[in-house]
Amino acid sequence: ESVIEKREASVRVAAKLLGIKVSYGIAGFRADASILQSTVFRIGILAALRSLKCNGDVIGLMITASHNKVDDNGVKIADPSGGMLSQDWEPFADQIANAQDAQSFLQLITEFVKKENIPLDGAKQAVVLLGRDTRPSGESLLRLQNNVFIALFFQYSSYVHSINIYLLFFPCVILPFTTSSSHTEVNAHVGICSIIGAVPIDMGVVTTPQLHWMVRARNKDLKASELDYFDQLSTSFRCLIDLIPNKGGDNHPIGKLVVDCSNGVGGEKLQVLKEKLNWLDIEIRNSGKEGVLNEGVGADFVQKEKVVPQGFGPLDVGVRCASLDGDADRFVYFTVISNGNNKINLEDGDKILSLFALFIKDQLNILIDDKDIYQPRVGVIQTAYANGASTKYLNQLGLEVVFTPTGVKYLHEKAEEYDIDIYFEANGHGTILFSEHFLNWLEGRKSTEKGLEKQNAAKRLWAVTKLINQAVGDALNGLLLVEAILQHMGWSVDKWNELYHDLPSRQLKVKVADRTAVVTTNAETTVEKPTDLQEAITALTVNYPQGRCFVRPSGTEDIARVYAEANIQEAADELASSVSKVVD
Ligand code: NG1
Ligand code: ZN
Repeated sequence: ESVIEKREASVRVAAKLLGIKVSYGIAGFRADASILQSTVFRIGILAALRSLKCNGDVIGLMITASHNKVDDNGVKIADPSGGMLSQDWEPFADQIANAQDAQSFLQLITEFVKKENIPLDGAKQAVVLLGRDTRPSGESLLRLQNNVFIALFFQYSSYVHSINIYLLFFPCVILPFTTSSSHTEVNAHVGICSIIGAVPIDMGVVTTPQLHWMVRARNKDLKASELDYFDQLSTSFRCLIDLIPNKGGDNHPIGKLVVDCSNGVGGEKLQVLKEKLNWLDIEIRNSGKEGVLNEGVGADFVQKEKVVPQGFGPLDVGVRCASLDGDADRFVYFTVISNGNNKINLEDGDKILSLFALFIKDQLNILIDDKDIYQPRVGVIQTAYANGASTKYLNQLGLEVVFTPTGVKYLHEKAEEYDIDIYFEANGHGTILFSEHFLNWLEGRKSTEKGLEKQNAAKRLWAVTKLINQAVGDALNGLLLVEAILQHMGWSVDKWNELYHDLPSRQLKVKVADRTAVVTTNAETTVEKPTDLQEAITALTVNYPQGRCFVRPSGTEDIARVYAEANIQEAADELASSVSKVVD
C-alpha cells in the first residue's frame, strides 16, 4: 500500500464514521477543523476562478466558524461587492468540495470553467484577499508554511479556449478530506496559487466583516486597508456625536460600555478602535487572552441563554453591556435585571433594528417634506424569528416590513431593493444599506440644504452611510451606531428597551430522521411538506392568544427548529413543545 492509499483509506473511514458530506450552507462550509484542509484548498481554487469570472475583481476568502466551538472552523467566500458568494456558484462549491478523486475533481472544474466561460487566457489576474479569525487552526488552513511544497504539475487542455490550464496539483487533493498527517501540504493559499498567475493577499487576523469591507472597498477603488477601516469608523462616529443637538445636557447616557468579545478577534480590534475613540468609555472583557473562544461567552450564548456571559462577575443594574460573537459580525446589548443577578434584559437584533429604523425615520422626517419629488423608500427586512412585537412596532412607525428565509444572504439580497434598507436577524446580524441613487441625492442635500436643521439631518444620515458596513453586518460599527443614537436621544439602555415589549417565545430543536423532508414556503412561516404538518401546527396555534408558531429545517445543524410565540411564557413553551411532538 502506498502512503496515499493508506491515507485515503483512513480518511474514508473517518468520513464514514463522522457521516460527513460538507455542503456550502448559509454560513459557508463548516466542520471540525481537522477535516477541512482539503476543503479550503478546493475553495481557494474556486475563489481564484470566481475572481477571473468577475474580470479580475478582488474576491475574499475568510476562514472562520463564527460562534461555533473553537475546534471547528470554516470557509466563506466574499463576492466583489463584499456580499456573500453568488448563490448560483454554491452548487459548484458543493460539488468540488465533495469530489471523491482527482479525476472527477478536475472534470468538475473543466466543465464549470467551460459552462461559465471563465477566461483562463491570462488576460486577467485573479486576486484573493485572505482573512482568518483567532482560531488556532486558522493559520495552517490559510497559508503556506514555508516548508512543504511538493507540487506536481498537471496539465490538461481546456477545450473552451484551446489553451492549457495548469493546476499545481497536490497528492492530497484526491482525498475527500485529509486527516492530521499532512496539514501543511494543502491550504487556501496553495489552492489559489493553483491557478496560474492568481495572487493571494494575506490580511492576517481580521473580523469577517472587515474582510468583506476590504473586498468591497478595493473593488470600488476606495481606501481599503485595516487602518482606513478604523479611520472611517472613528471619523463618522465622531461626526454623529458632534451633530447631537444640545450636547452637554445631563440626559445623555453616561458611564461606560462593557463589551464581551467572546474571546475572539473582536477583542483586539475593539482595542484598536477604543484607542481612537477617547470620548467613548469602553471596557473590554473576554478579549481572548484567558478564556476559550465562544465558551460560555459571546452574542450567540447571551442571546440564546439570556444570562450574563462568563468573565463578567457581579454587575450593577443599569451598566450598559454588549456582546460580540466569535468573528464579530453580530452583536447584542444587555443589562442585568437586579444587582449581582445573572439574569438579563436583552436588546437583540430586533431591538437594534428598531432603534436604527427610528433614528433613520426621524432624520428623514426632518429632511423631507410631502412636497419633495423624491421620497426615498425605506424597507425593513426581518425573518420569521423576529419577535412579533418588533414587527408590530415597525409597522406602527409606518415602515414597510418584509420577510425572507433565515440566513443573512437572503436578507441582504432583499435589502438591495430599496433606497434605504435595514435588515437584522434576531440573533444580532444585520446592517443598513443605501442605494447609489440615495447616496447621490443625499450628497447634494448635505451641502445645498438651507436650513441648519435639515442640513444637520442630511449630515447625520451621511455619517451613518459611512459608519455602517455596506457589505455585511458588522458588530464593531453596529455598536458605534447604537452608542451614537443612544447619546443623540439621551437614552439609557432601559429607555431603549421600552420601545416595545417582546412577546414571550420559545425555540426548540427536534431531531428528525431527515430534515430535508420538511419543506417550507412564505419565508419559512408555512410548512408545505409533509402536507398534514401545517394543519396540525395551525390547529395547535389557534388555542393560544397572540399565538404564532413555525417549523423549519436548520441550515446549519442536522435538526428541525420549532419557534413559538404567545402572550405568556407558559403558553409559548406549551405550544413549542406540543408542535415538537407532532414534528418528531
Ligand atoms: P439555522 O441553523 O439555519 O437556523 C442559524 C441561525 C441563523 C443564522 C445561521 C448562520 C437561528 C434560529 N438561526 O441558522 O439566524 O445566523 O445560523 O450562522 O438563530
Ligand atoms: Zn459570526
